[in-house]
Amino acid sequence: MNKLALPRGPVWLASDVHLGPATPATQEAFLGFLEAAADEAAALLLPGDLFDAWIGDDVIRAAPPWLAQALRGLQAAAARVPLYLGRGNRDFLMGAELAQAVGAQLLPEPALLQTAYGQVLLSHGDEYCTDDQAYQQFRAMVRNPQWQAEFLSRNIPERLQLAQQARGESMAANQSKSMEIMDVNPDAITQAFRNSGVHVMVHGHTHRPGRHVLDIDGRRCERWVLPDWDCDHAQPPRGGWLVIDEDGLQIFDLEVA
Ligand code: LP5
Ligand code: MN
Repeated sequence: MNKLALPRGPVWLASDVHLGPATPATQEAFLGFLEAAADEAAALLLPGDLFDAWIGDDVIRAAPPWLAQALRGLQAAAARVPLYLGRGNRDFLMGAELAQAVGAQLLPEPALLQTAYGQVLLSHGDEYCTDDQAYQQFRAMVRNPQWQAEFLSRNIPERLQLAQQARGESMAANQSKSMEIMDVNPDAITQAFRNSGVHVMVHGHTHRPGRHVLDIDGRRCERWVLPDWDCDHAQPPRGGWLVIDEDGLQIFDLEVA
């Protein structure tokens, strides 16, 4: 398991921000969050779906204005607090070029965080949605290095179009899936607790923030789920983050003016 030693002090985590050209209010809220994290956190971890769709790191070489602004915000934060980026199901193509450009490090999958509260297992969370067979097939396809090389060999407009098509098909498919199918599978979670030996796990992806207390082989375990962000189309606007310090874990809701 990939251990990640973190600096002493509060660890801040946020996922599923889904930044993109069509969500300026979410981006503004996230940029404010980055400043607050730089002021107060000892480390900032973003475990996946920071972007609505990431089609390859080469987009940063001629970044559109919304992306250039997001990158400046990440870079400014990373200059003040160690920043870690993890891949999600929409930005699994994030790589070394992006990380280096903003001064971040890529998170291992999963990561075993060494925090003031003990070891915490961190991942995006989509790998635990094993009942969603259509998604797991899609995941296996796009995580294949050969598929990725072929996709990245296409030009940017073509990749953007494919990403848009995939988002459309995903949204349509999700309408006919049950809430249970799109949530994590209890056996996959049990297995993750057993394999890692930890008592605490954090993930995002399901957009169902909360804390679940479980009994795993007589051990009291906690699964914490990060919230998603939407300050453009959701009413009321939503978003939030999680803090780990020596007292434990706590979810904070975004306060939108
Ligand atoms: O993302 P979200 O929360 O809406 O839904 C996810 C699962 N969907 C996905 C697909 C992504 O949203 C697509 C965007 C990726 C952009 C990256 C750029 C690379 C381009 C890739 C081009 C192929 O992850 C969804 C889960 C849900 O979480 C809950 O867990 O259910 O899974 C699906 O929707 C999978 C579908 O059931 C089947 C696959 C649809 C996509 C088909 C792609 C075909 C595109 C055309 C290629 C020629
Ligand atoms: Mn996700």
